[in-house]
Amino acid sequence: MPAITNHLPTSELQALDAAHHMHPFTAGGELAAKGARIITRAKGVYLHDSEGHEILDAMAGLWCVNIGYGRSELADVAARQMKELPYYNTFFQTTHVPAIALAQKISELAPGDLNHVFFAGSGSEANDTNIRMVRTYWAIKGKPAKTIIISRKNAYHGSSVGSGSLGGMTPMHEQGGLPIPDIHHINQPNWWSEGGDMSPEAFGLARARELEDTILAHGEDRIAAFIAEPIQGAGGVIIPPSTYWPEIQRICDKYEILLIADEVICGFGRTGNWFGSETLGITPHIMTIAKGLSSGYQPIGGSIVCDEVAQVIGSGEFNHGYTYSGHPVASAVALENIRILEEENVLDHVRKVAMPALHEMWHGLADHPLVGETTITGMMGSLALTPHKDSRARFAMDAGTAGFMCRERCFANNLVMRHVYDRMVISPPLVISTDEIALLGQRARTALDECYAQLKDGDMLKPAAQ
Ligand code: PXG
Repeated sequence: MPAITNHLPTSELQALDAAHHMHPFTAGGELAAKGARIITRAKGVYLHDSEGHEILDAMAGLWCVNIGYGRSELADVAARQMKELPYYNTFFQTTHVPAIALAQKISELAPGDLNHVFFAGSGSEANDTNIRMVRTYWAIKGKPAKTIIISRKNAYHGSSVGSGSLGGMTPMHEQGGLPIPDIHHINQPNWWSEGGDMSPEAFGLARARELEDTILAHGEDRIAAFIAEPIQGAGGVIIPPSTYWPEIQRICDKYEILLIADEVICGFGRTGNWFGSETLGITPHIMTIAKGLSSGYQPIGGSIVCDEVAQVIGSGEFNHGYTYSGHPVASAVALENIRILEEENVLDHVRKVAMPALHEMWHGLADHPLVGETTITGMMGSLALTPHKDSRARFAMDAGTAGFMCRERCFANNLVMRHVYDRMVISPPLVISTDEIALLGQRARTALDECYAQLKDGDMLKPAAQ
C-alpha cells in the first residue's frame, strides 16, 4: 500500500507547494521564491528530506513528538480503531470506549482533583473552551461580571480568535482584530531581557505583583481567571525566576481567581514530570493539554478540569463542543502514546539520563562568544544570542535577524533548532539518547561558530543602545 510520498522531483514538489499550499506563520511569497524543505519520513529523533539529508530534530516537530518518530504501535492502534469505530460524536448523550478510557487515564495522571476532561482537536480549541468555561462558571455562580481573563505579553495560547487573544504576541494582535474584549496582558517574567538591574528574585516578585495590581485596578468582582504557561515555550523558553510562581499562586488563592495552566508544551513529560505544574509547584483549576498528549501522531487536545469547576459547569447545559471532541482514533492513539511513556519509563529516562546530559551540553555552550545565557528546565531550553555578553545587550539590527541566521546555519548542519527573535530554543524528543545529545551539541556549536563568523564579517555584532 503506497504512502503519499516523494513521487516527484524536489523542485516540482516545491513549485506545487508554492502554487497551492498556504503555510502557517510564513511569508508566502518569500517561501515560494526559496522553496520549502520537503520532509519525507522520520525515525527516532531524525527527519529525512527529499534531498537525502538526515536531520536531527531538536524541536520534536513543534514541541510535540515526545516519544520520537516512527512508533508503529500507534499506527497499528489507529488502524484497528478506524476499522472498529472510525468516528462517533459525544454530543447527544452518547460516548465510546476510547474517549472514556483516555479521560480516565488523564484524570489518573493529573494531580489533585483535576479529574474531568473536555476534549478538543488542538490546544487552540482547548483554550477557546477555557475562555467560555471560566466565564460560564462565574455566570452560573451568580457573578456574570467576572469576565476578564488576565494573561501575559509574549505568551502563546493558540491561533484561533479566542486563544490568539489570550496570547500576548503583538504581531498576532495586529492582524484580524484581536484581542477580543476583556482580555488583559501583564508583563512576562523574562529577567534576561527585561530585568535591568534587579536581581532575578526581585524581578520575579515584581512581575507576579502586576497580577495583583491588575486585579485591584479592575476589581476582584470583574476577574474570571489568570492563564499562563508554566514555562513560556513559543515565547522563547522563558523560565521564570524562582519567586514568580509562588507569588502568582498566592495572589490567585487570595482573590477569587481561577488559575489556568497552559500545559500544551510543558505537559506529558517535557519538564521531567507529567505536568509542568508539578515541576513549578502550581495548583491550577484547569490545565490545557495537546501536543505531547498524542506525541503529535494525531491532532487532539483538551482541558483538564477540577471537581468544583466541572460540577458547576455540569449543573446546566454547556453549549460548547467540537465535532472531533474525543475523536475515537485520536483518543486511542493518545492512550497508546501514554502507555509507551509509562511502560517504557520514559520519564525515568528523562530524569536519570537525558536531562543531566542535555543540561550539561546546553550549559557548555555558554562559553561561546555569541551566547549570553543558557537556560533549561527538563527537556526545554533556550539560549540568548548577544553581541555583548556582560551587558546582556540586544543587537542594534532588527530583533530576530541574528536568530534567523543561526537557524539557517543549524539547518545547513542538519539540525533543527527554532529561533524566537534572537533566542535559540530546543525541545527534543524525550527519548533522545546521550550520543544523540552529544551530536546535537556538536552541530549547535558549529552553527554558532558559523553564525558568529558571518555576523563578524558583516560587521553586525553591534549592540543596541541601552
Ligand atoms: N498553548 C501553548 C502553550 C502552545 O505552545 C497552543 C496552546 C496551541 O496549540 P495548537 O495545537 O492549536 O497549535 C500552543 C501551540 C512555535 C509554535 O513556533 C508553537 C505552537 C504552535 C505553533 C508554533 O513555537 N504552540
